[in-house]
Amino acid sequence: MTEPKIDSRRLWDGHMAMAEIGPSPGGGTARLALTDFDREARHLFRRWAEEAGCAVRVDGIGNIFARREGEDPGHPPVMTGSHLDTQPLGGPFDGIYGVLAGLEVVRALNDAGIATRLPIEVVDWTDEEGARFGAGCLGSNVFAGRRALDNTLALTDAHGNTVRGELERIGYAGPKPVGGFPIDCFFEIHIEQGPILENEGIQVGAVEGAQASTGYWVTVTGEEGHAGTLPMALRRDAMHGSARMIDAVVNVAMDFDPHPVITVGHLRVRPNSRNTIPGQVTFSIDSRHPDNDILASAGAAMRAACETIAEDRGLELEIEQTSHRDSVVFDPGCVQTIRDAAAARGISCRDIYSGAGHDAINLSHVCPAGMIFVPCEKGVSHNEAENAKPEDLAAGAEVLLHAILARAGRA
Ligand code: HGY
Ligand code: MN
Ligand code: MN
Repeated sequence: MTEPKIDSRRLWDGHMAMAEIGPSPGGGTARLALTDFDREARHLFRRWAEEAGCAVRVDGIGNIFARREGEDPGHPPVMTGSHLDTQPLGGPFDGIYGVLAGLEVVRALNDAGIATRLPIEVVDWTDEEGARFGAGCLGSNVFAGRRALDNTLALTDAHGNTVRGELERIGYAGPKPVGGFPIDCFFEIHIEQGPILENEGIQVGAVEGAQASTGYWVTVTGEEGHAGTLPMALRRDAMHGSARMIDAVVNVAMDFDPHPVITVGHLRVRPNSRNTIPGQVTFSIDSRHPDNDILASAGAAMRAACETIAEDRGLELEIEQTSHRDSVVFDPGCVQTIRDAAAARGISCRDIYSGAGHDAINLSHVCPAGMIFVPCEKGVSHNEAENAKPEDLAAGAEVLLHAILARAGRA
């Protein structure tokens, strides 16, 4: 029996082919969820999966499942996967690596003529980044029962397009029910999106858990007015009020130790005209911390800071919590399987913790789940300069291959 082997060149070339779909101006990737570019990437993944002998199905939120049958088709599958959508100025590896490494595992097993006892499924989860419809991990959230399908399909982008409408438009409003079937376990492989592995010269991270995260929309309402004629004392300037609130919100991080991470990344201004005093501003807040209670306290402090400023400036304030997930601890059995797979292949490995959110966090609520990290250049991600080394991608995929084999078993 031949040993299965990851084909590093094939894995790398797959990333380069995917990166050509939705290039961004600065040499990165701009493939927002459910756009025409996402449709093209989905088609490519589907074609490659079918060429590798997988049966492909799509569920009602557009998640794509590529299934390699096992000798025991009735047994819940060993699942792996991530996402093909990117940030507006993203890179070629965030998410894509988790889908293509899963596909490479299937290809390596095919090449070696290895059948597994359990089925294997490789998944592209819909809209992990949340950069278009205002909330992340849509596909895996609905799949894991953490978001309702209907209200998720009703989410809209800045132009009023709904998730439902866009899934239908690109042809990925699938017929299959979302979730509700057993999974043996789920592995997600991902670039670290931080500097630890690269700084320590370690090729693989066995991810023990991920921090909690809460997202908000803050809407500040004042009154439009003429920029040239309305005296300062009479203004109810939503932009100035928001600017003070954003400064206060981000500085809440300094009040807790260790600091939560707090980001205001998205701003909508009405009417967004140079010489009209803004009447309404909506801004996002992304806040995260390993401790659920500290994150909740930070949320209360941010709310209080905004209320004080709104009161002082005579502004109306609305704060909507758009997402929340508690911190998670991944399945110790899955984490150990990853450590063992690395050790058996002589691949350097250390335990690590995830600051970023991932679909595996949602899957951890419905099955044993684990994550594998590999280094990325200078830890840079959510940036067009995102980069990784072929040898690290291949080493990670080797660990994924043997973790999956350990769980799926040889027939
Ligand atoms: O935001 C996140 O943590 C993920 O990278 N989308
Ligand atoms: Mn990602
Ligand atoms: Mn990301």
